[in-house]
Amino acid sequence: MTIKEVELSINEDAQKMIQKAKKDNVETVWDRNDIQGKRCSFCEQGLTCQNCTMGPCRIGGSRETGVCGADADVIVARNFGRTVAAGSASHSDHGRDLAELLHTIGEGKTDAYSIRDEGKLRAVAKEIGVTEEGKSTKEVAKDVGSLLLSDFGMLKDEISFLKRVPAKRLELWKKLGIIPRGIDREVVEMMHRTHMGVDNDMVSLALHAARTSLTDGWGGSMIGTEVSDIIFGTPQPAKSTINLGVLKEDKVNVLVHGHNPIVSETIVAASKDEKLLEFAKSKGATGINIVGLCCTGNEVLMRQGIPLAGNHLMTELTIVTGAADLMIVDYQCIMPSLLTIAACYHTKFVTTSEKAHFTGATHIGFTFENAAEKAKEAVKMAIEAYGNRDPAKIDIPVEPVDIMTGFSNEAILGALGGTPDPLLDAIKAGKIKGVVGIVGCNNPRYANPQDYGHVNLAKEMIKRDILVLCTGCATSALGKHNLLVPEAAEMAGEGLREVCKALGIPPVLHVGSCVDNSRIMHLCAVLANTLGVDISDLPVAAAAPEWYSEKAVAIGLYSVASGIYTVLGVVPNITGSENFTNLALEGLEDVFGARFAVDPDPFKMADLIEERINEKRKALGLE
Ligand code: SF4
Ligand code: MSK
Repeated sequence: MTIKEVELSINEDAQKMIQKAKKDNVETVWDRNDIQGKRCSFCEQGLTCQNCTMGPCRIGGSRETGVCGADADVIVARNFGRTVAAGSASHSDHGRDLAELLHTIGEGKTDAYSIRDEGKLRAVAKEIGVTEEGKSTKEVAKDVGSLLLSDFGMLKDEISFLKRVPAKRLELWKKLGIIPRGIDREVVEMMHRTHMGVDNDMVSLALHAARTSLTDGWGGSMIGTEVSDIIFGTPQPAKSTINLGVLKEDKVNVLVHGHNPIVSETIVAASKDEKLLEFAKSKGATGINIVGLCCTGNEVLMRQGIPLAGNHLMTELTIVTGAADLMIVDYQCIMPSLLTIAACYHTKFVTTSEKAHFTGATHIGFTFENAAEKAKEAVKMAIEAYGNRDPAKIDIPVEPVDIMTGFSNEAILGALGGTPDPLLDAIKAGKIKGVVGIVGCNNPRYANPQDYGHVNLAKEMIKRDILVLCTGCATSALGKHNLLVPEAAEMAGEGLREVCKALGIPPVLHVGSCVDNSRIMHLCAVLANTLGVDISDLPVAAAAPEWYSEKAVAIGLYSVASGIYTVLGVVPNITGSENFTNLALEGLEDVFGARFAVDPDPFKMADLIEERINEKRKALGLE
């Protein structure tokens, strides 16, 4: 291994595949990051504006304002607001697809999907005010789907899941005038406010950005999570495996990539089809192996125990193994480069969503009605591609690592006997000092090698008796380093170790995909409601050590606006405005009782989080 590969990733599978990519003459995300070189410092600071053709404008030196007169504060706040709008829109449109599917199931218009968790359907119906008594499953599905779809529009004053928010937090949002209304409305209003000559006040823009993000965390994402559970089953603890070793040389390997379970669940079902299994055997394969990537990987891992091949920066390297027969994608975080890399091997690249076409890809248009049949078509294509493999190009570099998954809130509370009290007792007794969510992506521009932030932060947290909940791409990092198994309790401090051993759970709990950060919000609300306090009073924190995406900005902001101290490992593009930066790092504390902190060093992040948790414990009288 050369120093270069070790500098890029802490993972053996990534290091070996980066080497192989070089040998195979394949350009990776890290190569393109180098080619991009030093970035525009105006853009990095958020000081460029392209919102109209009097510009583009940039602020710096003698240029104190853009042509319209907007200064650094307004330009940075507008750019930030648009980033939040894009992030919230992405999660929320994902949630909308699930609400529409639920409604379609209710209308009896699809045979490809059904309701796997009727109990949760009826529980959610009751919670959001849909009458379910005396109604059939389909009738309830239709009514819940219909109500949740109205959350996107203008039929009500506020979104349905606000019923979960602790009273003090809701009161605060009311006082600030940021109760999230229709999901689409807030996103559209953010775009309107940031048009030239509309909202020209940094604080007003920041508050609306918060409102927009809240429609994601307590709206679009929460709908995504809850409806996915209703349709595909609420996750329960299960075992699985992780890293590039989950690809199998003797099986047809189908990679599911993207975010939404709507397509990936049907691929999992198609892989069990007897005729397709026979067909795979006739081609010399011993079976059909579905493996996940990124968030859709997290979705099918949580509910079906499907192995996870890797996170964002592993997606290209999965193809470089030469053993990926077909990659099927829905949307979000799918690098266009994957198509180019697939062409260097025998890998088929299939798109499925009307919203996400890739030039040159094979498009199989999935609908709610045709999904089962289209999934079989895609798996058949993978089997055919298996026969085109070049044995000389195959290298599956490592053996898979065991993990435990499936910690939905229902599973966590179930393990605790149905109430949050045992968790609160452990927190009160100081066995668990607090809880931190470690979430988010990878980024080739992160100051440290891939996964260094996730892994070291998690290790530090559990050592300090702080329970970790993980989602999204952090999961792959933590799993590879043996943190998602009960045996990892040995790496934890004495108190956390004792609790984990008593319950047989890992000290790092996998709670799902990026939209499932809403599970963490919900759990915080349950804990706060049980204690009769606000979320900002809890000894909890969040961290996104290696984030890259607009969605991560929305997540970070709804986390802070919900009262959770949030530490980032990558600096957002806001530093061109001292006022806006100070607002994010300090001022928000007075507004939301929480703020952002930024540090790329996971050990310093750990110190910040521990300090915060200790402050909150002290304030609750839990020293
Ligand atoms: Fe320049 Fe103002 Fe137009 Fe932005 S909105 S491009 S700052 S003139
Ligand atoms: S997939 S948003 S790289 S976590 Fe959710 Fe991973 Fe970040 Fe995409």
